Amino acid sequence: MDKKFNKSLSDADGVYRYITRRHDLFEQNAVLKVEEIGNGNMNYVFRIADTESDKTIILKFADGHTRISEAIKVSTDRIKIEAGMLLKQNELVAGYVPTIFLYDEENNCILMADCKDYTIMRELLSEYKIVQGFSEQITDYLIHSILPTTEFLLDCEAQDKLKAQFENPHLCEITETYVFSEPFNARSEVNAIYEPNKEFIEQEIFEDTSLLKEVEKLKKAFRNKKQALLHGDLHTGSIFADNSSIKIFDFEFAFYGPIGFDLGNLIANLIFAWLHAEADSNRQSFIHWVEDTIASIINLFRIKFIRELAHAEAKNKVLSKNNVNAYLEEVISDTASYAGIELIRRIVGLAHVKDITSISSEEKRIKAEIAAIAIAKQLIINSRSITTGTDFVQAVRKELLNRVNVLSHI
Ligand code: SR1
Ligand code: MG
Repeated sequence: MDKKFNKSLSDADGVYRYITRRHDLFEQNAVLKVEEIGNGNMNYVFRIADTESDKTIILKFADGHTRISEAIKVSTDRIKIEAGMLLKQNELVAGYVPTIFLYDEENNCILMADCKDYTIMRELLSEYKIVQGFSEQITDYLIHSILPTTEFLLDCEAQDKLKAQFENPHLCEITETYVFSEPFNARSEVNAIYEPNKEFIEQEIFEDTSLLKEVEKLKKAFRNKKQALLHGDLHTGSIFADNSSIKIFDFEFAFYGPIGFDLGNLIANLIFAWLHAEADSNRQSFIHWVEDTIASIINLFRIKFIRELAHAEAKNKVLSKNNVNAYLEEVISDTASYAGIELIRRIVGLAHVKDITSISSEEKRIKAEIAAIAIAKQLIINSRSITTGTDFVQAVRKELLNRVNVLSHI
């Protein structure tokens, strides 16, 4: 096949032509069917199926602009980052990520394994389906992908090399803009505020100068606190699950940053699943599962971090327990802050979550959004006193209770 395929891979027709010119992935005479299955903001994702066998593979294509808007230009370097990350993750946490078959640098695409027996976790949660053992598995994934890239287990030279490989300025800029800047900018032209909550958002976000100062600090730390190699966009839409196992995908935002950024995104998106369930009646057992899951993720992360470090100590420098504890306290408090940022940006900013937008009753959506913002502010302002899993759950419960009283007057 010629190196550069001069047809865009942004539609099924282009992908069909591309794949039928390659002879290394399917039988030569295979009858193939291509369908677009992705609905993300950034890239195009297609399933290619051999109609006569069960074989399917996924093609992911990164265009020079986002999928949701041609006006938002973005470097195609992101697909290189994603390919590099898939390889790295297959080294560190194989089984938790899809296998990559091919990275085609010329055509800005990746071909990888299809997780067709799995469902996107956000979809499962929105139907109140739980994922057995989720906190155990996700903390396993986090510890084994994050810890080996930290200063605890890598010497400076190796860390610098990895940092250089995963320098991801364009996508970090997207995060800075759509996560840390626009949602806190009263004059933004890209935010998508739910009209009935406009006044509340103006007062609680745009006019709260101490919140805005804190957000500025968090944005700086996002850029400068290079603790570990992270996923960079770890929400429940970046996790596949069946009822008992998970796979993490969508690594284009990977970067070296504060560990609490990944953990915080995850916790915030579990809080969205909780708020979605609050808007429905009789969902108490699901809500209990979410509460337990949030608390366990924080607690298990801390326990496993310490345990894995102790295992590694035999081979590495002896670490002071005080240092590790202080480091972890900071990670947990960053987690609270970044969870708050994610909660706000998904309500105020451009990219919303289905957990909230699918609430059809106007009154319930108003309440869910107000609760999300109130919880977020608690998490950001009181981040230093949030140190355990239970503290996260209490922060949510407290705001839900306050809001029930306040909102009963709406
Ligand atoms: C331009 S939209 C930006 C968001 O989409 C991705 O899914 C990331 O969450 C990013 O923040
Ligand atoms: Mg994504």
